[in-house]
Amino acid sequence: MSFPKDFIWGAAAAAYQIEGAAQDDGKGLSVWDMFCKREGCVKDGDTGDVACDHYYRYKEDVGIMKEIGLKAYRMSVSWPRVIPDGFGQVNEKGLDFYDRLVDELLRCGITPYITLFHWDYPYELYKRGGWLNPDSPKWFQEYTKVVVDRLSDRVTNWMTLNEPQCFIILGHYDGAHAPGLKLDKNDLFLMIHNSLLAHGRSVEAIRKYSKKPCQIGYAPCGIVSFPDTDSDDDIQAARTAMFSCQENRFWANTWWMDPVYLGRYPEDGYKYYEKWLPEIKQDDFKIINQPLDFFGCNIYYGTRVRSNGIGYEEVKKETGYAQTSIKWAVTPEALYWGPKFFYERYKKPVIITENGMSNSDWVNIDGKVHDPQRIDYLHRHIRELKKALFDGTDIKGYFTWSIMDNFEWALGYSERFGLVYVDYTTKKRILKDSAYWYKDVIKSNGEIINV
Ligand code: GCO
Repeated sequence: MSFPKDFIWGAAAAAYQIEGAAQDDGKGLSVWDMFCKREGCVKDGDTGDVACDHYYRYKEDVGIMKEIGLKAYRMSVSWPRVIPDGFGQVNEKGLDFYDRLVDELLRCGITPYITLFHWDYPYELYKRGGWLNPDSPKWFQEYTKVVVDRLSDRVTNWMTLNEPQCFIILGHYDGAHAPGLKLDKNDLFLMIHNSLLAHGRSVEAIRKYSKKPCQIGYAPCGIVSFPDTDSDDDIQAARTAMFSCQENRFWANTWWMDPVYLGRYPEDGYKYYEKWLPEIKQDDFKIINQPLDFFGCNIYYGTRVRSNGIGYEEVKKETGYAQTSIKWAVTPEALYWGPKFFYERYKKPVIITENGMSNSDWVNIDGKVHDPQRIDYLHRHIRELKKALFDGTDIKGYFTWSIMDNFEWALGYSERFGLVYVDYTTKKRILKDSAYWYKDVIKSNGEIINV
């Protein structure tokens, strides 16, 4: 059994994590450029100044994608590279880079999927209050227009925000990511609301200015719960867990997804968060709830839950459970139940916009990079996805994170998620065993994955 004929087999990366050239060709500063300079913020003092040097080596990298046989590549555009101050003056040289990259991808038969914002927020806008500023949705809309004007004669697949939960909560509430703020909850909920409005405004701009019919999605974190057993009670418990808000945790799928797909915040969220909510204007949900073509989400792992008679409870992990180098549990079931539950609730074709693992890879004595754990991880996850597909979940595509090792945010270069190994000193790329394995998966259109 293979996947549907037009299944999108892809890999992903993001601008700040791979491009480098942080100060070149007129690029403006982002909050990540600033955060990396602050002592103690990023492991080992690493920065994205050079990263994988993809800005200068993009042709080699696209060549590697072609060698792997990728059908699609999910990339992001750096907002301050294109508009150094975040609004106003456009940096043509920055746009030229994305022009060249898109052309090279298309020349190699790889479909670009563009994420408009993957965390590298313009520092100049941050100084104006960033996501707190009531103009922030408009700034994002104007930036969207600039990118769409330039690329939409060739690019037809768009995503607005990547993991807003992370850049808002980790960046502005926990302080673990750029810009490193610990704001209070009123500010947090105002930022969430503005980022949702920004998503909506961006979709409006893509629809309005795209030169070709296009597909638009959103790429939040998919926080997955999966049932301990196949009993109806456990399945219902997992479903409830996935779509409930919690009092002191703000990552709930529904808070970030219901407005976008259903045009409202979830009722149970009001119960907990009402006291911190900003003024919500009458038309806000109309702006946020734009028609979308697919349901994108990033899923790396899930939580096992079961029914406890009155609701759900988390099942304690067994001693010595499987985990990746970054210490995330290995739970392939997340790729069966996650897409299934999301499809049930939001009724849009699903695209897994990220899934993958960090492994302690190094160049082996034979000069190759053997990463059997990653092959096993991908195999198990794609197998679950295939099961979900054949059980009736509409799944359009799968992007593994990442095409190459890269700057893992506050963890710097210490975590390797790539199909391709990067030697950060010489910038040499080596295809890992998993890259060759994924090539075979793509070549067989998933037929070699037995369910
Ligand atoms: C994301 C992150 C990626 C990370 C990856 C591994 O979208 O989650 O933006 O950039 O590198 O998820 O943590």
